[in-house]
Amino acid sequence: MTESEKYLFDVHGYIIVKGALSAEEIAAANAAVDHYSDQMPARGTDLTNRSSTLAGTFGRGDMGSLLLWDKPYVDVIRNMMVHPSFVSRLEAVLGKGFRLEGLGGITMDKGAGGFWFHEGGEPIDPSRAYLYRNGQMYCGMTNIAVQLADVGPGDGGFACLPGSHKANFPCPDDIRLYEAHQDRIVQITAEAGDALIFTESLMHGALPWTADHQRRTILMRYNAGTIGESVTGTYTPPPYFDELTNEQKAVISAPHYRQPDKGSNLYRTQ
Ligand SMILES: O=C(O)CCC(=O)C(=O)O
Repeated sequence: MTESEKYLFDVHGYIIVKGALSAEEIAAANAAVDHYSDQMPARGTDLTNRSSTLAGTFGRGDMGSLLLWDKPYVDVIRNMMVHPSFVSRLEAVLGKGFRLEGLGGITMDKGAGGFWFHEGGEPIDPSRAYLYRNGQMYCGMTNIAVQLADVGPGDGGFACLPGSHKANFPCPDDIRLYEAHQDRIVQITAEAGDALIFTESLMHGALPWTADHQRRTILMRYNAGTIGESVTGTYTPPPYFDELTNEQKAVISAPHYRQPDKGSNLYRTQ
């Protein structure tokens, strides 16, 4: 993570990695989504939480369990789990030994409803919290949203209240429902291949999708190695485990403790 990215992540709760995927990776991922497109059920419209401004005429599509897709379609998805564009940036906020907590995907067609603005720094939720201490950022759940299609201004999709990961007061319901102070909410624009890395403690949601083309986002959720809100598969390895590279296997693990470097030679004598 560069110094500028650290600054922006700390202040805003997210960064955008431009061109995180190559043109070949974007094409392969879109081909995989096309292949499974008839197996992506639409979710209900409940994600709007009855907001009058986030309503759509139908719900978003859920890509399901992408890691269970067949080869060759799954290959590009597996590579994304520990992609060189992401590993050092995740280590900057989660430490070494981070875990993948889940991997899914979102589609939104024109008219799909949004998602109410959830999370935020208050109340503190230890497995999702954001903390800065002793020169270091510490995050709980940290997400990477890889865009497989462009997201232009006004298209809708992911949006957030920058800085809300450090909120001290509860967020009023009318802001969470996008019924007041809409001008404070930022819709994140991106090109296909860009990735948004954000702390789950950022208050975020989605605006209804208005563009003619389909929104396509791969969403990967990570956490520190010691934290396990959920596991990818179960505590017994998932069925595809033996096909993974060592780097991929390392993030699909049960929560585990890794002795950090505590800076004193006393620890090194043990
Ligand atoms: O990108 C979106 O539509 C919202 C994603 C979201 O709410 C989440 O990752 O928790």
